[in-house]
Amino acid sequence: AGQPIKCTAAVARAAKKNYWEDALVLEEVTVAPPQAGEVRVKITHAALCHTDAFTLCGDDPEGKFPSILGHEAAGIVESVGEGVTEFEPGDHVVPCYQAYCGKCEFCLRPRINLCTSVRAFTGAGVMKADSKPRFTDSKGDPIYHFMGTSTFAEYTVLHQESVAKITKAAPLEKVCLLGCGISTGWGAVWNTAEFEKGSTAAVFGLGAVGLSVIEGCKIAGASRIIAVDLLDKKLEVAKKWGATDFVNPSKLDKPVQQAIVDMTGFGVDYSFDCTGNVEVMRAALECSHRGWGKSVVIGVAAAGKEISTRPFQLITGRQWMGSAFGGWKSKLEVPGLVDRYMKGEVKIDEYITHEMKFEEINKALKLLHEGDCLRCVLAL
Ligand code: NAD
Ligand code: DAO
Ligand code: ZN
Repeated sequence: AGQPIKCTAAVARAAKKNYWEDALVLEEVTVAPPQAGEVRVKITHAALCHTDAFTLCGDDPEGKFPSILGHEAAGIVESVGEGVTEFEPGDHVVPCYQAYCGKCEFCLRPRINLCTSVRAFTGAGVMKADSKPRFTDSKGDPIYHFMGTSTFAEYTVLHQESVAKITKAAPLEKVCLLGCGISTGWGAVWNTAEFEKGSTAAVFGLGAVGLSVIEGCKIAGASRIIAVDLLDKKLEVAKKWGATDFVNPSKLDKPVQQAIVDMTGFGVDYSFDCTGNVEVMRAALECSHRGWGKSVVIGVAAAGKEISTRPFQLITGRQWMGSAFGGWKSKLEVPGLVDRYMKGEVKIDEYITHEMKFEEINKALKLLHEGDCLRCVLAL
């Protein structure tokens, strides 16, 4: 503790539209010691998520460069700053882009996350203690943080509000996924939608998020789960996860919402957008049940996009809702998700389609772009 650490990081020097073409630069960076209220973590495993690509390609209006991306990871505490009492070196942790302070009005309200304690700083890519980043490059110039996590680095510094301590028995190479995608899907079903046993669902987009929504619906006792994707090859995986029906909108002679209403009578009790496409969000709302259907937006739309529907859809009882990180109070609840995985109640391993060395991160971004990858985990 107390000393800067030199290590390797994958630096996003600038936005690059073709993010899959060697956009990240592996560089030696210096990671300053944690200041008051901060924790320095040795990242052992980092996965890639579309939000990293979204920022890297320049679509994220909050994106700041140069920066160190990455927000779905796990690691071990290396040292802690002044006043930090909840963590000590050697603790196993999952960094959480969605912070939890336990004191703000968001943290105090049940089932709501969106903590505001460090949000302004994480959005600006700096740490709260001095409004500066802890990373510098070989010239001594600053490199900004991303989502308060910056996990594409061998060491990172986190606000203590953005760290969840987990059991040392859990395999870090698996539970790193709980930092984003699959926690999001489960939480959207259990926290946001408050899914009731015996209900029906439609899930649009069958990446890791959509599949974890299917898994969440199945665990919640769904009677029917209609999986929707443009790729026929997703059919098999959707069935494996628990979907009962598969619809490919590109093979239909009518709008997908109409097809789902026709299949179900009055629509599904719950629908979920896991694509980020605003037309899909509309279809998801419109295939939800007249009178009580709930439609949850999970996908992140490109900057400037807007959703629309006829207000009649809402007058007739459908509810349009959404959540970030599945509504989980990260620091408080991620440890419990890890425990559920350890008890075999939820799956994680099956979402990991690729494993690589950290040095191959650009290859992993290419895989993400090509679409055959649910999750790729990098070992640091
Ligand atoms: P992914 O790219 O792996 O999966 C998306 C799937 O949607 C693909 O299978 C694709 O074929 C399918 N798809 C695309 N267009 C479609 C269409 N018109 N109709 C039906 N299917 C279509 O992505 P992912 O990692 O699973 O993430 C899904 C979305 O969730 C992304 O937008 C991501 O940014 C977002 N996300 C949100 C949160 C949150 O907290 N709200 C957290 C994590 C991820
Ligand atoms: O403003 O406090 C806030 C929350 C903003 C973060 C919302 C993130 C939504 C989804 C991110 C995608 C995956 C990391
Ligand atoms: Zn808070």
